[in-house]
Amino acid sequence: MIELGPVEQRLLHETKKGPIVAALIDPEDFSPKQAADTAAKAIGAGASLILVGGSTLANQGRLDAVVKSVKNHMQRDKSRVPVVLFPGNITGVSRYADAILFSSLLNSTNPYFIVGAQALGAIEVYKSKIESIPMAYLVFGNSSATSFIGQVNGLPASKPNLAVIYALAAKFLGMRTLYLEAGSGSGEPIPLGTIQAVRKVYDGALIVGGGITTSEVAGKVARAGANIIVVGNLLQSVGFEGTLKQIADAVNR
Ligand code: 1GP
Repeated sequence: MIELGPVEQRLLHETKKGPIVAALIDPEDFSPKQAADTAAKAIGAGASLILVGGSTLANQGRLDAVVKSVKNHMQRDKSRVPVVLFPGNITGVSRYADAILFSSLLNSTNPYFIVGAQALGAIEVYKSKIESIPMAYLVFGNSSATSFIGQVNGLPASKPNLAVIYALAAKFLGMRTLYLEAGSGSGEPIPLGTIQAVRKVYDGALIVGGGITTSEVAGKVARAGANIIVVGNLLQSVGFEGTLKQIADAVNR
């Protein structure tokens, strides 16, 4: 029997009570100190999970420094919010994190992003004993950095049935988490009808992100069935805490 790790258990426990907000920190956009400050502010505003990662991260040392800084800050604040890796490549592994979303980009056209990078990164995850959370990653559209780097055959926003068949594949492959990605900074978040259609067939943890910057959109995404709503870009704006708090309130309602 597979025993779930403490981070996944905690996330399951929390999302059973209702959807939560995750703050995504891209180490390319924040110095280690800025990352720690931003994570602390995000938690203060209601984020229940800190994700660290990005699709163009080349410097693994930078990732380590950011994760360590965020964790140190949290230990001082006695915050028990998990810091979880959201890797875009083998450079996305850090032994200082609490867990890793061990993901496969299911709709990539390049096997490297489906299982090649995972095989190369697996030994580091194994040696450093980071908790691994299996995740299917589905990218919509063809204009984001994630879709470009991941050589994605982007899911069309207007065809929820295509997302549904991938969600079913993820379920039957035993992936306990599914991330519907519209792309960072997307002008078109994942359509609500798609989230609802996926929710009907997929009973694992459903993560939705890309272009979510208002409480109105976040609330609708939560009510459509997302368990974890990811906010990334917004964290780079000065005074983001107010909007993030409104988002967390709308999601928790
Ligand atoms: C990107 O889904 C995340 O991987 C977050 O997107 O930066 O647009 O919030 P934003």
